Amino acid sequence: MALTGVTRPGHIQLRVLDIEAAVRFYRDVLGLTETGRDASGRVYLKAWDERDHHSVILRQTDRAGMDFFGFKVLNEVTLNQLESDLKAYGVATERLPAGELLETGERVRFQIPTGHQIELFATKKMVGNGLAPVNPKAWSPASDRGIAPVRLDHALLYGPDVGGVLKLFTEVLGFTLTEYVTLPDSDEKGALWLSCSNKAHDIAFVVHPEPAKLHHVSFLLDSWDKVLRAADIMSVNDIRVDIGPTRHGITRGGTIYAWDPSGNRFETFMGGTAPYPDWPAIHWTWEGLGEGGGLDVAHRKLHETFLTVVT
Ligand code: M3P
Ligand code: FE
Repeated sequence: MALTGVTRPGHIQLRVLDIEAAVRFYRDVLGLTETGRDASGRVYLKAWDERDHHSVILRQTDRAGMDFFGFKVLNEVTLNQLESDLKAYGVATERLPAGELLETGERVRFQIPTGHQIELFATKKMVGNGLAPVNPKAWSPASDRGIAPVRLDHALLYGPDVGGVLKLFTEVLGFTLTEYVTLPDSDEKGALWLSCSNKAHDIAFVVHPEPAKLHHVSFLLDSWDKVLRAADIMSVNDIRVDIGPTRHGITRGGTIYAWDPSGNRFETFMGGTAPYPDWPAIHWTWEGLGEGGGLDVAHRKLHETFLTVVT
């Protein structure tokens, strides 16, 4: 399938406990570029090679986690079509006006069966990546500040009814299931990796009793070298690391999980498979997730924090 419909993750709004501490982390340590602040005090940032105005929005409040995750769709016709498809499927949708997020057009927001707020939008100001449109150089100074990910890549979300999410994302939003984990002694899917592109995943879910939880937001790096450099930068800046550097068996990405100053987990990763929509989904058993190296190829165990620490 050519990239039509839902094309990519566009933004995540994160709740942080101290906005200036969060900005110091996301801008100076992770190395995103600050692109704006709005009247309500939210801070907007982008990864260096993204073209759109922002991909991360920080909002200060007293509880960490994710407010919403937004996907960019091809154009306004697609946005209207997906809105009516969602309604026909029985999902209540809400329109947020253009400008409610800086430099962003109208958004269609809805709640999914895991309790998360997901939104679709077609328009956001393109500010470019700082390189010339003709004969660009290979990198810019913004590509070398802090960990300096290329882009926001995906999020892993926790909540109940991942079966309902699977149906909604595959039957209405056009996603493909790329990999999944079945629960112990069961055929029931307890974790899903879903793609709207030929990335290993654009969003993923793990079943969890509490709704609307964030497991991690993930940023792409170019190379394993840069993942190891990210580990050094985390250490120098006293960032708490959860898992890695190692490789996930699921998606095969080289990874580090760590926590931002508010306790939101983030991932810096590289590589991973590039599945096509006609590839059968890869099945992992519960044992495969742990001892089979699904989560951690090198250590072959189900780290306790993987199932218990979310925001
Ligand atoms: C990912 C991710 C796991 C594999 C994960 C792969 C959790 O890129 O979403 O973290 O087993
Ligand atoms: Fe991830």
